[in-house]
Amino acid sequence: MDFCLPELERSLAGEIIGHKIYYYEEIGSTNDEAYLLGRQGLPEGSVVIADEQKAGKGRLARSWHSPPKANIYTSILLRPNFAPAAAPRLTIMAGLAVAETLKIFCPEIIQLKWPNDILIGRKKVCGILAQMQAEAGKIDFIVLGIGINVNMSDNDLPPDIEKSATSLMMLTGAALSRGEILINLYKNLSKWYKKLIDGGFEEIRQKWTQGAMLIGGEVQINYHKEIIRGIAQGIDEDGALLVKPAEGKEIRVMAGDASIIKENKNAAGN
Ligand code: BT5
Repeated sequence: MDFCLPELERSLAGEIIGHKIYYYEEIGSTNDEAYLLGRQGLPEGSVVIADEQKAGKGRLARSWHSPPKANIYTSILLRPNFAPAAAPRLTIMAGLAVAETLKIFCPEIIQLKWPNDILIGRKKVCGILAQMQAEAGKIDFIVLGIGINVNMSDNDLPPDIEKSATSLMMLTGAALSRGEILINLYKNLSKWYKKLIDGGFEEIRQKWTQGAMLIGGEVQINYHKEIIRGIAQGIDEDGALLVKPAEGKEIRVMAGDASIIKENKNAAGN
C-alpha cells in the first residue's frame, strides 16, 4: 500500500481527527463501520480507512465505486454539540477541507457543488456522505464519509461514471501518495472542525462560497419527487441552499441533487 499505518498514526497523534485509526484491507462500507463505532460510544475523531470497499455507499441508496488500493475511502466519527438541523454544516466544512487538501496536489481549479460533490474540470473527484444519529433533539454522532479518487485510471471506471468521474492521477498524469493526502486531509479537517465547533461557521461559509460553482447561477434541485428551480443565492447559517424561484419567495433547501441549468459566468472558483 502507498501509505504506512504507523507513519499515519505518528503524524496524526494529538490531532482532533485521526488520533485513532481503524484500518481495513477490505470492508463493505467505511461509513457502516464508523456508524457501529459511534453506537459503541467511541470518541470523536476516530477514523476508519479501507483499501477497498465492496459496498461503498452514496446518498439515497446509490453506490460509490471503490476499486482496491487506488483511492481514499475514509469515514470520520464526530460528536458536535449541535441541533440536528445544523448537521449540513458538517458536509460544507468537509467540502472546504477536501478542496483545500486537493489544491496542494492538483493545480487545477477545484469546484464545490452543493451539497456534497467536489469537481475538477466538471468531473467528480470526491463525494461526501454524512450520516447522523440523533436523539432528543440533539446530535449523538455524525459519520462523515469521504471518497477521493486518487490513483484510479480510465480503465477502472465503470460505464455509468466514465464521463462524469475523474481522479487526481488522471488529471495530473502522476500517481500520488494516498498517505500524504490522508495526513493533509485529517489536519485540514481538524482545523476547520475546531473552527466550526468554536462558532466559526461564517468563515467556513464565506470560503466555501468562493469555491462554489452553483452560486449566482440558475439551478434545478431534485428532492424525491419535488423539483425546485431558480437562482442559487448562497448557503445559510445551517448550510442549506437558498434558491430564489422566478416567482415567489426564496426557498431554503436542506438536501437534494443540484444540477446547473445556466452557470453564473462570473463565478470565481478557487
Ligand atoms: C456521494 O453520493 O457522492 C457520496 C459518496 C461517499 C463515498 C464515501 S467513500 C467512504 C465512505 N464509505 C462509504 O460507503 N461511502 C463514503 P452521491 O451524491 O449520491 O453520488 C453517488 C453517485 O456518484 C453515483 O450514483 C455515481 O453516479 C457517482 N459515483 C459513484 N462512484 C464514483 C466515484 N468513485 N467517483 C465519481 N463518481 C462516482
